[in-house]
Amino acid sequence: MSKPFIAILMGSDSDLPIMKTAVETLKSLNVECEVKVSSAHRTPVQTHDYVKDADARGAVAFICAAGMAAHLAGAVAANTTKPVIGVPINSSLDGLDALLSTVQMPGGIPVATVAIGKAGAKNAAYLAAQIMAVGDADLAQRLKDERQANTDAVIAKDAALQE
Ligand code: RP5
Repeated sequence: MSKPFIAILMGSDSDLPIMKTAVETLKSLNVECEVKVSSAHRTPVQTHDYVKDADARGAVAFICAAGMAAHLAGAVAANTTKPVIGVPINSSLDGLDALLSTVQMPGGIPVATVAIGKAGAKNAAYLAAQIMAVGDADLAQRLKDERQANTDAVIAKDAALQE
């Protein structure tokens, strides 16, 4: 088994400009990740095989991004009991089609669905890191430090406004 990592999958390389945000966020937290283009519809067998393999090698959670009829997160969730986070991509209909396809999972096969697009990609990475941090005290501390830095930045901005 390799070092614990987060597996990031996307349905198309056209999703990469959005999903770079998730990769960069995990890197900034010093969290290992693998990045893969794999489609629920175009490469269903490869998607299944990758999920089984990544699960066995130590994937802690899966982040899955797809647009349109966004079934990737659901297809991944069907093949693992590790947490699956879905990022709806705005490829059509303002991403609402992808949001509904990702979030409306049948009972027993959950997908933790985040916001559409870049904001969702960023929070997917934080959520995955928080899941990993349950068993990693150093990572938990890095997340707490970053929260504190964010708090300090807002307080400083407000203080500047009051001057
Ligand atoms: C989905 O269809 C992908 O996740 C992408 O968001 C969308 C369009 O894919 P391409 O036609 O750009 O490859 O499967």
